[in-house]
Amino acid sequence: MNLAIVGATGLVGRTFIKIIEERNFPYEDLKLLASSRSAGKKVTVNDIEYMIEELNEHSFDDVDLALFSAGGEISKKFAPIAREHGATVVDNSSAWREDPTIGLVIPEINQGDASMNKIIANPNCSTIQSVLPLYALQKKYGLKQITYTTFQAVSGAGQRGVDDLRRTKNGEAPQYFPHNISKTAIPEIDVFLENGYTKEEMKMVNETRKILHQEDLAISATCVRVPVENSHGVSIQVTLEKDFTLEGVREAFQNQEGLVFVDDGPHHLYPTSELSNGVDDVFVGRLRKDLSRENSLLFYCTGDNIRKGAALNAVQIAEKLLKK
Ligand code: 11C
Repeated sequence: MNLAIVGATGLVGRTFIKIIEERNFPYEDLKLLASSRSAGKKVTVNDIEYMIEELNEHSFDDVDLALFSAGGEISKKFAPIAREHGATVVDNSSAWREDPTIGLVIPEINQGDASMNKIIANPNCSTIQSVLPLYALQKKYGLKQITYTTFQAVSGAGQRGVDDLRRTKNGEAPQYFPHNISKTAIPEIDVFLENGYTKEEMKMVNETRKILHQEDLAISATCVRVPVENSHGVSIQVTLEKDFTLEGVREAFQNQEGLVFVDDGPHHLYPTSELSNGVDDVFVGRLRKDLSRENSLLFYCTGDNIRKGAALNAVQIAEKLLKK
């Protein structure tokens, strides 16, 4: 199995490499692809040194599996080329997520959708960590309505986001975010749309519905960038179809693959970005009834947006495809 990583020098690309090493992901040949800026650089993977190659139309001639994380424009152009050459593509960008012929996959939830097309879309990071606990509730109680409020780390914006936090902490002016991220949370992620929501907020709405196969689910979202280097937090209010007990919800979370339930307020134990940073699981806690609505509950989750929110989820999709 010949593997290619497209965008190998970016934050997610470098994490692809780390995860492939950690999990002994099987491959015979490895190709590391990036833009002309990075071509020629050397990177060591599993003790072998590779030269970064410039991505072009012939890059996929002998590739079986390609993991893409080089932005939507590159994916739109090169994922179909890879597919034409016989490769399966797992794409981390938003380019294909809304295409009804393409599966949008979280392996613990809907791996079956990966067989729809040889291009498979990896969801947005804040969606992945939110939908995992919601899936546990959907199976047991059914879902009626969701409100998301996110607290998203700067690494979600890639290396330029991480650099801007460091820069502004050192007293320099911001170069990427529209405000000084070291001094304020910023309620703007991705571009503003005509309906007043940002694209990131609408990604959470549309992707949740697609992954959970529930097109009628009522959802709204507010997405906020916070001065945290890595690991997003999401506060979730959800109305369920059936009656629930907090004990029953706790059990549903504890039984869900990919989740760790941490909820001991008096001992200051609950999900934090520090807890989930560098970890594969999503943490969930601060569970309580919503006092303002029938059949509604509140909880908070954190997850490493570069691992489960991006590179790990893509590698897990690929692992399951290989097993099959
Ligand atoms: C952020 N969630 O934190 C975004 C990054 O659609 O894959 C991921 C964008 C995407 O800025």
